[in-house]
Amino acid sequence: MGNFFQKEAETMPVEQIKALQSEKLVKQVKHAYENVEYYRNLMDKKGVKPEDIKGIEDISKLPFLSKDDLREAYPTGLLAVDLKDCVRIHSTSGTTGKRVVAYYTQEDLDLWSDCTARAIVAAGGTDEDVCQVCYGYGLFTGGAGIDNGSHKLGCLTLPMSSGNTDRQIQFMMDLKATIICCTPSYAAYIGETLREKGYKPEDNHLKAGIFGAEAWTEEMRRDIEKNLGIKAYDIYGLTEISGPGVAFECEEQSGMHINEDHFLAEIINPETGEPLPLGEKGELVFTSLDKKAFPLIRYRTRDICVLTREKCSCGRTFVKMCKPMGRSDDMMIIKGVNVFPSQIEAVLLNEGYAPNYQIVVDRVNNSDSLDVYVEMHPEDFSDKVKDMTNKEKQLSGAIKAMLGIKPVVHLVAPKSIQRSEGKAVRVIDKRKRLGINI
Ligand code: DLL
Repeated sequence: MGNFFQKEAETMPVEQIKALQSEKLVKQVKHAYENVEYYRNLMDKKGVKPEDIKGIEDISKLPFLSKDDLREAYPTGLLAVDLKDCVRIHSTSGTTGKRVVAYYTQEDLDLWSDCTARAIVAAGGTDEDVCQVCYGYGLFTGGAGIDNGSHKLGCLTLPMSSGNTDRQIQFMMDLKATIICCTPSYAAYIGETLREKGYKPEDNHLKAGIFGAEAWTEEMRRDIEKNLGIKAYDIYGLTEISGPGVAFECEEQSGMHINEDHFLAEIINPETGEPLPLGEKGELVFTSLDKKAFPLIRYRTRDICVLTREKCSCGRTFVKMCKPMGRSDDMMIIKGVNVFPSQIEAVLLNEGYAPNYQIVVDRVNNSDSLDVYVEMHPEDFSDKVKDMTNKEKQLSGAIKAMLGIKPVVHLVAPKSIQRSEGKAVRVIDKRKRLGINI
């Protein structure tokens, strides 16, 4: 049994969770219907009224919301309270189309801080910890979200934001940081820089890391744990639904507990929209049950996931989500085969390479091509062409065994692939410039 930030909520019997969710859903649907014209129109179009929703069993009567709806309603079309009652916005990092802007009342921020505080406690944090937050601060939810939770718990909070890795390391060492929070790709980079500066894993004071905001594999977790000498915990969230802390890992490190008293999760078939039972793979859909300013109902995340409700040794009763298996829009179709970058990452790390790689997809002579650029460890780098060619062939074979299609592997010199301080860009799909529908 672990520690809890809000034990009563986190260990609530499942029947009680469902009753609470039902009660909140009825209120939230009414709140959205009465205050958000855009959502009222969607419900009217589907022929459903707030009175038709008596509990969570009625959820599938409600329309979905998608990222396109959020863009269409930009900037205030989904706001459910007066703008003067909002105290904060955050926004997605989307590079195409209009950004999505999410609004928060003070109460929304307070509940969100509870969620991230729960995550820090589940990772072993207490008010005696020094929590180094190196997620970006600003419009991105990572920095502010974890910072609020760290404050609420009473940790000494180091609001570092991302980047300036030398300064991160100096503060980490001098102020004896015990918990580090950043994207997993940045954690890998910090680990690499520490090693280059001559530090061993036992030289730092860190005990845990809370990493999320991008997909990462179990292989990557082991790598980071070894290099930093810590336990690495996953944390999930998205701007539209608040930010980090929608779900978090506990000491079991086997999937993330969804904060079910605040968020209702569903898995649906991404093609038909049909709800799927626990244990089946599909698209994750969230309803925010408490948010006043931006009450999204049945928001389609595009994250592909499985939910399970097995007894967890930590004592939490909240349903668990597996690591998202990539976003449905991350999935590449190459020569007709579905490929997720995480599958390639798993092979690279299993074969002993560092997580510094880039995937380039293109169309050459009317056929898809897949090139994987992988950095070598300095000690494995060889100037003998034959050695390198053999290694490339071997790695290409290992990736083919995983995917069923053969990539061209390019082993490149140490440090030649750009490091990430936030969300890593792993894939360059050049087919997009050809206007190919991929
Ligand atoms: O990434 C919020 C966040 C900040 C989560 C810090 C965790 C830590 P967005 O920028 O809106 O919000 O991106 C949300 O990132 O739909 C997933 O596709 C992906 N994502 C977030 N956490 C994870 C994770 C933040 N632990 C999108 N594993 C989501 C895999 C994740 N993917």
